[in-house]
Amino acid sequence: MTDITLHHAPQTRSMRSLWLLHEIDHAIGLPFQVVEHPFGKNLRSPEYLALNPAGRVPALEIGGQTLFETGAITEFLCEQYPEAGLGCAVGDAERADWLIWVHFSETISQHAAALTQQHIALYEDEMRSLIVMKLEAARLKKCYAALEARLEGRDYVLDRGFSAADISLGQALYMSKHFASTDDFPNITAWYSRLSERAAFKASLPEAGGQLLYQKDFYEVPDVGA
Ligand SMILES: N[C@@H](CCC(=O)N[C@@H](CS)C(=O)NCC(=O)O)C(=O)O
Repeated sequence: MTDITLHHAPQTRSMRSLWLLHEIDHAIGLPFQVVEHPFGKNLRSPEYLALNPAGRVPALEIGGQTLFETGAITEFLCEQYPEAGLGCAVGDAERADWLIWVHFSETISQHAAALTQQHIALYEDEMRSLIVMKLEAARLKKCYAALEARLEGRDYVLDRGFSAADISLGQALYMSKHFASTDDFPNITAWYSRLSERAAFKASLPEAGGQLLYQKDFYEVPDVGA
């Protein structure tokens, strides 16, 4: 048993915290354990709600505290383990950019989550809204344009190189790419391919043979003539 436990469901936002923990572990050595939860009603059990009161993943137990919200977990872990070099201290010239891009990941993730609900959680066609599906995918492309511009002339979102901001955004893209292609965004395509080569990224992917949230690589908006 270690002092750090991540509550995780594969292919969800908790992958962001899992990837960060693996990066810190690879950089400085940080034992942690993962409790995997199926993505479903069990997240509403009283036991789980004691960890995350909205019944969401992730939750992180660390040093007697329980944290939820990936942005808070990212900031906390980077402050707790500065030697891993993934954060940006108060007063650093790139601090504002680091915060912006760490948290911009949630602007992307909210669209990816809405599209996951539309395409996957709502299993009957009549429950779905084609307008919402198209609008959310278009809004993702607007987010991609913002990231594409930031990556112009850069390998990573900060000038100094790879940081937790890339992890946060890269995980958002891992989800959003199921609904909005990045093919028209060459900077994002090259950056994402760099990220996906990282050992810590690979270690945060679902185990082979496990239950998958995304059964397909890409979900087209259904063509029902609307
Ligand atoms: N803003 C939160 C969002 C957490 C969140 O909504 N996680 C989703 C998975 S991507 C979840 O647990 N959903 C379960 C549900 O809605 O029942 C964060 O960044 O931690």
